[in-house]
Amino acid sequence: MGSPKPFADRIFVTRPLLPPLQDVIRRLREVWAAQWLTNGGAQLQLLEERLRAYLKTSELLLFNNGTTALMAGLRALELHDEVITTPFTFAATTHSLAWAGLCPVFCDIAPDTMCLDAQRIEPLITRRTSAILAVHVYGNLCDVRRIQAIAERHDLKVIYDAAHAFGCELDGRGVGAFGDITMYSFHATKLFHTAEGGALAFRDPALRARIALLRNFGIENENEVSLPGLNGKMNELQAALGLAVLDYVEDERRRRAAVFATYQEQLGGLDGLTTPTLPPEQRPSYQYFVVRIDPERFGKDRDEVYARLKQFNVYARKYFHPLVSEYACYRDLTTRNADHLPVARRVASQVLSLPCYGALGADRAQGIAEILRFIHEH
Ligand code: T4K
Repeated sequence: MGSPKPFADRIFVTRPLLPPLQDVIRRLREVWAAQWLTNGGAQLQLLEERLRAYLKTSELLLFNNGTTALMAGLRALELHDEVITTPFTFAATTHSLAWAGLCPVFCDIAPDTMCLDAQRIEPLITRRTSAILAVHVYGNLCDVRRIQAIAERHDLKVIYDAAHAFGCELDGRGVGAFGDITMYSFHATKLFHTAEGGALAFRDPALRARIALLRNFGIENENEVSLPGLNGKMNELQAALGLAVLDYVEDERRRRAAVFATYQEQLGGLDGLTTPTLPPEQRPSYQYFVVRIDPERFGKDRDEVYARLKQFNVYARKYFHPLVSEYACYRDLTTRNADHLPVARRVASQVLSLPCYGALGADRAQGIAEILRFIHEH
């Protein structure tokens, strides 16, 4: 086979879901008419209501991004000292712990889901442990039942970072049904987005008032401020965009499912390259299509494949390399030691997120798969 042609334009790992501009303008007209731009407006309230239904959660509060949401969630649970977490994630997960004055304790990940390995949590629990912060990485769900059992045995809180898990369900239940608090990110690169945005989902209505205070400077009323809260409020322009985007999420899911199917079909049998598995009891998010490259069997390592793809104008990403435990700012933590995280280290050296978004289309996904097969052979 001759060399495939490079794409004429750069193909990025993702592109945001952009609803028809008229839909956004219609919403913005409402914002203009109300002369209300932020601080709990009508667009925000409507989006919260719609998302509660979509995500099947009884409680949900919107934030201006996923990171502030997570910071507020950690404060709301009044945690102390150590939190067991994964090193295989985006910087924001661990940084939120640091901002809350908590010490991350890194635990290795499971080789199949690439989420926190529930079997390795218990040996890390000490008298100083107050919670588990796990990530549904790429929308692969953590072993939520085993994590819940551990938390109950040791009286720990559980927080899930579901930045990649919009609309994911396990046996028909929204992921927000597990753990004490679940954080969603609505960044432009996510399946559902508000340009920048995020949310906390939770079940205990008693948490609602505290989280709402933490989101709004701790202001109780004009005369009272009870907590050192953040400014975590989502504004009306973000919420208006979100309402327009939400109308197209199902369509986007269908288009991404077609991209997934094309990749699976074209890359499935390639020696040394592992494609994602979608367990039948889970509703997927189609957030990222991540392959793993075994350098021995594939004949090239991940970094070479990443660089060769760029020559074809395909901008894949190494989510998540390096591990957070390798960041300079965490070098003093004892659990950053690489010997203690062998699976995470191996996985971080093998993963590659291929372009995956609705507008990519099955044809271009097929073209990318052909390039990968060519790289494999040459
Ligand atoms: N927890 C986890 C597990 C997360 O993955 C994230 C965020 C968070 C917490 C924090 O949530 P937020 O506070 O962000 O709500 C991106 C995103 O900025 C970040 O939200 C996301 N995870 C992370 C995995 O990816 P970068 O540095 O890779 O983004 P960037 O700008 O390189 O964008 C990637 C590609 O997307 C670009 O090459 C082109 C395309 N793109 C991007 C934007 C922003 C567009 O086509 N249009 C756009 O508007 O971090």
